[in-house]
Amino acid sequence: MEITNNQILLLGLPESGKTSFLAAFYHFIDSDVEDKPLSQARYSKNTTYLNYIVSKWLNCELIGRTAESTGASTKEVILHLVDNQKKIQFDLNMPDMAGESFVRQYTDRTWEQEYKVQAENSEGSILFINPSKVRAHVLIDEIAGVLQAFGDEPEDLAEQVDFNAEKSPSQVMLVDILAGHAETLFGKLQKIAIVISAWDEQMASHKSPAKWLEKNMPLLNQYLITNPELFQFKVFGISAQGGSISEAESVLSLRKVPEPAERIIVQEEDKTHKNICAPIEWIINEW
Ligand SMILES: Nc1nc2c(ncn2[C@@H]2O[C@H](COP(=O)(O)OP(=O)(O)OP(=O)(O)O)[C@@H](O)[C@H]2O)c(=O)[nH]1
Ligand SMILES: [Mg+2]
Repeated sequence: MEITNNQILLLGLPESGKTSFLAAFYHFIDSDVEDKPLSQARYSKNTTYLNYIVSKWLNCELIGRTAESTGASTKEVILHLVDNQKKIQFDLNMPDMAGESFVRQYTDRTWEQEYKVQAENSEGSILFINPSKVRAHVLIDEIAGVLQAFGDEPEDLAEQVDFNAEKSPSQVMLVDILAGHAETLFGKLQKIAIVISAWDEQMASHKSPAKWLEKNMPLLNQYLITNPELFQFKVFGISAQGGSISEAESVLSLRKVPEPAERIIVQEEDKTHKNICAPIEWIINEW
């Protein structure tokens, strides 16, 4: 058995679903689900933290924002895994970072040292987007319509507001963050698995996760498509929880699922399944 050490960056603005994914993934690899592609070879030294987030996930309780609940901007997560098909053992370094670190990269143009090192050494990233937490953008066409309505006096348009970087549309922040990564990697090709999280809330109204991205984050989608030398990407829709944990009825039905790993919903193109390892497998299949 070959043993290698690899890193994946969990990337995403605050409340984008990173920790929920990690909790569901950690439960999944240790569950009795048949045909799981990855299992745990031996316990991680970060088991205390992992057990904490998994216990919240199992009970359908809010895990809480990483920066607030842990008092740290990054929680180390190193997993010792086995690829059950290839029979390869490998370590996966996948720290749970608070969304604030990524916002700061955009607003203050600064990287925390640990984050920069992680970005430089990661073989790929999972970029999380939670549709209900996205700060919307305004299209040029829409502004043109408003300007036309006001004729030649756009100064009457609205009260002038100072620019506030934190209020930038989410997709503008994400494009800038990815561009920062491309720069720090000197243009080396990066694999980016885009995860549209809380997919349970979107799946009825969107044909596929890729269609969601195309419609709701056109700038990010076009940035990725037009830079194939920098990014290889694939879009997944994932519900780590399987439903809402803020509605009592939904919590009751989620708690009734005998094997909690069965709550998970993953959609790739038009296929749905339960294998939450999919984005990780997609990144590591060329290692
Ligand atoms: N409906 C639904 N909500 C979800 C799902 N996964 C996460 N959420 C909600 O999304 C919010 C953010 O989830 P987290 O996993 O804590 O997000 P995070 O990216 O770790 O956030 P930070 O630690 O603040 O950066 C929480 O309110 C979750 O309950 C899901 O599968 N379905
Ligand atoms: Mg978190």
